[in-house]
Amino acid sequence: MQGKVVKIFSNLFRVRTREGEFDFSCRKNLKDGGVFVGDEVELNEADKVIENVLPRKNLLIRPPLANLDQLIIVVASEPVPDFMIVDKLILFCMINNVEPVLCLNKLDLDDVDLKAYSFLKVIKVSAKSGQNLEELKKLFKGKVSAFAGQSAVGKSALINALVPEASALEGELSQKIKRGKNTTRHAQLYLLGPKTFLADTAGFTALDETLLNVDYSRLWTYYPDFISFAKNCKYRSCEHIQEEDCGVRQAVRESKLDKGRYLRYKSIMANLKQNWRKTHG
Ligand SMILES: Nc1nc2c(ncn2[C@@H]2O[C@H](COP(=O)(O)OP(=O)(O)OP(=O)(O)O)[C@@H](O)[C@H]2O)c(=O)[nH]1
Ligand SMILES: [Mg+2]
Ligand SMILES: [Zn+2]
Repeated sequence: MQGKVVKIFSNLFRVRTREGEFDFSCRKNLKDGGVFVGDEVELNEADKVIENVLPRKNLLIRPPLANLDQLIIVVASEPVPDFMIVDKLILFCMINNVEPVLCLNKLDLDDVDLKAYSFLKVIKVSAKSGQNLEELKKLFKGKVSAFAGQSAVGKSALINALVPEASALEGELSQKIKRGKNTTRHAQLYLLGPKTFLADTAGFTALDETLLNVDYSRLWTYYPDFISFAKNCKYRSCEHIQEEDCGVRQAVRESKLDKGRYLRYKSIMANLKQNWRKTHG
């Protein structure tokens, strides 16, 4: 029998199988951080132990979570979007093989121009009026999803509107945050439907850490909107910063590529190079 780990207590693992949720321990060789929430596991039902962890699609550090399929990146007209956060979250997704979805909330208040992100799935909703929430729900089907984004964009409001038992979830979350334990806490998965889970996480706090580990010469490969223009670069090793005959820079000049996205790329690149110099002398 197989199942999915949905919650971890100190040495017990709650596993969702076809038949429900049950608690298991795990084989000694899997102890010490060998099993994570989100893991697909093979079970020995007679002994009530996890025998094996199946290969993972990805493994995030903070929150510790395996096999995340998509990240719903929430923005709103209020608070004014910080697109650097959006771009870093998209990068985080590309690095970890997670699909980013851009979700504008508070459509009842105002729209936001998201043309720069037309290379992504974009959905516009209102947690308050309920507009397009059914469409958002459809995106969850058969996947493990999580919400991310600036404070006050309405992530909790969306979770509450989408998940019937969310008020319980939120109560637990806010208590943990009050106690200041949100950084080390394990994530937890809530079942929304068949093979459909929502990860309750207190936030993606390892963002900068993840980005600093990127080889700067490969940064642009995590920009899906740059890739087709990079084919026109003169140099194969082009970093798209100041090289001549650069297809990416030309696309920005011709407004085929969003200038804000490009300027933020340059800024992230500068940080990566600065960090590289610091660590490599
Ligand atoms: N008008 C309007 N207000 C909304 C909507 N969704 C959320 N809000 C309001 O926006 C504020 C922030 O919402 P939250 O759900 O707490 O935001 P959050 O993203 O969870 O914020 P953090 O937990 O701090 O990260 C609250 O006052 C909500 O009532 C919406 O669709 N329309
Ligand atoms: Mg919240
Ligand atoms: Zn280039």
